Amino acid sequence: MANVLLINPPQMYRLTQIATGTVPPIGACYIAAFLRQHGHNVQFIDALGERMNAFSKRGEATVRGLTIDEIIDRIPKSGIDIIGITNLFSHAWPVVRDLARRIKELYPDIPIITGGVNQTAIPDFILSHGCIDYIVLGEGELTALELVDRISKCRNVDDMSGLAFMRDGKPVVNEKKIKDLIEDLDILPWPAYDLIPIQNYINAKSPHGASRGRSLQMIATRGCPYTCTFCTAPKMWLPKWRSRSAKHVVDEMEHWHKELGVNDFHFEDLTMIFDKPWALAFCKEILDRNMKISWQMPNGTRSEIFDDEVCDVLKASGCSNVAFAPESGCAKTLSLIEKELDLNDIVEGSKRLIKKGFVVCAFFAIGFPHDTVEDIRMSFKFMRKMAWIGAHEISICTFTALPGSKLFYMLTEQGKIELTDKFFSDLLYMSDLSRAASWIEGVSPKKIARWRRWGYFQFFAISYLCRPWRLFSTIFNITRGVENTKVERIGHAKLNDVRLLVNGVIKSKKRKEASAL
Ligand code: B12
Ligand code: SF4
Repeated sequence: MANVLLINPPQMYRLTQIATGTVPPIGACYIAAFLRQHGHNVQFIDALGERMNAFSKRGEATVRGLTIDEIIDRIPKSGIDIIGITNLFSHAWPVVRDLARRIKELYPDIPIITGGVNQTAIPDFILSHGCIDYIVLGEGELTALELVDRISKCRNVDDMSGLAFMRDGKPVVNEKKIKDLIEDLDILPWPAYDLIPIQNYINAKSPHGASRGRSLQMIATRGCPYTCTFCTAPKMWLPKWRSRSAKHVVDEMEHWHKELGVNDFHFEDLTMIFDKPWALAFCKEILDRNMKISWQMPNGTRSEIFDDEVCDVLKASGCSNVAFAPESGCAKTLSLIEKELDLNDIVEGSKRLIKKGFVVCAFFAIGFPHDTVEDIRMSFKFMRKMAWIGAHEISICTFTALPGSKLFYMLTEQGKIELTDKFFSDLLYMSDLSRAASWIEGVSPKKIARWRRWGYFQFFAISYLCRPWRLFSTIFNITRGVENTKVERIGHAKLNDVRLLVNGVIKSKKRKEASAL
């Protein structure tokens, strides 16, 4: 038995960024639950969850949660055998690195293990810093368990698949293979939310989708069979879609409903509605149990199987919001990014959903390195079409070379990427309304940022001109704190940010005045 301490680092974001939210560290909670199920003792420091309303600055970014010093203070001085740090986001790498360095200085004998998308994407670069001992690549549970078992029995780990580490001054990366993935996802226990301040997340009401009640994030399926060039999923999860059984997923929903009063489930899967028999079985399971809940897919899903039968059963089971990811309206771009989708499926699926009363969102990305002005114009045309047919909202990201994606490796090979702290923090421009990065030769970042704003303007102008009542209900909902759409969630969250900021300024002014007296 080993004593393992897991750490979720603080959140990094920019105030002008729109895709933020306070979401629990699902992956690390899966690791905690799995290790615990197999006899290990697990403790958790959740830097975001423990101090959601504490903000500090790091360069241009805002850091939300415990500072590195506060995390260090919370590490027990003795009795810890292994420390694990989760690192999903590449933009958070500089903080994870600084944290790992501090821990290594103070506790040089405790092995530090990490996992997450960023760690899986660039393991040799990460290991070269010398502060992290082992990286669990891709899906974490089986590898983490074997690693902890072997470390605690002082056994050699060199032959372990899905693990990266240093040997003789050189990084060794034993890639994970499809055969190493968990075959039956029902073996996984529910994430160990009892180890983190889960109520803080639920009460913060700042999830990924619209907050329609007491919301909680879940994962029903893992992986995606597609291999889009801008996406990190193929490297992280390997191109294979797997699902938990419908019963296992709905058992978990019932568990959180009883335990935490959750009544709004946000599935953060890569593509949840992909296999028709599974989708029908999942909805039937909810219906058979007569659960009074809502659920949504804020992270988006493929659109191929959204026929009338699927849409009807989704609606009946409480699904309220669906997001599709056309990414582009240009056939050439879609082919270059290997998206393999038919825009017609998006249009027809959206029309069906809108008619049946769902809230529909479409995700776009502009500024791929091969994009031309004409390609982007075609995307704008498709955005206008989505507004015309009645889609409720869109999200426009500017292309970002996310570590783990094929385009990231391609641009690195071309010598266009240098892994500096600035590169990592600039990744936050992806959804930052104030600025962008440009990967298109001859096009300035300012122009890309302007294009994004122009895209949003066209979509919402058409949407609200065609359906003016939506504008009034959006304003009304934001001011009353009611959320049916992501726009309402973001509006509401930004109002909250301003309130917290103003409160902070008033408090510090009062403190200064008091100390001056
Ligand atoms: C939920 C989510 C969010 C949430 C926040 C999540 C969180 N906990 O903080 C919200 C909505 C806020 C969000 C926002 C953004 N997100 Co996001 N998000 C996700 C999403 C959909 C799910 C993450 C998840 O829970 N996965 C499920 C769990 C089970 O997997 P996992 O976390 O990877 O964990 C497994 C392994 O990694 C490993 N593991 C993880 N931790 C550890 C630790 C140890 C010690 C070990 C051994 C193993 C281990 O084991 C786990 C179990 O197998 C992923 C895509 C995806 N489906 O994974 C994108 C993803 C993480 N997001 C991404 C991005 C880019 C963003 C944004 C920048 C987007 C934007 N438009 O601006 C913002 C940034 C927000 C911010 N400022 O921090 C990228 C990150 C890529 C990268 N290289 O950085 C991802 C991968 C999606 C993508 N496009 O490729 N996101
Ligand atoms: S973008 Fe979507 S469809 Fe493409 S690989 Fe990623 S998860 Fe799959």
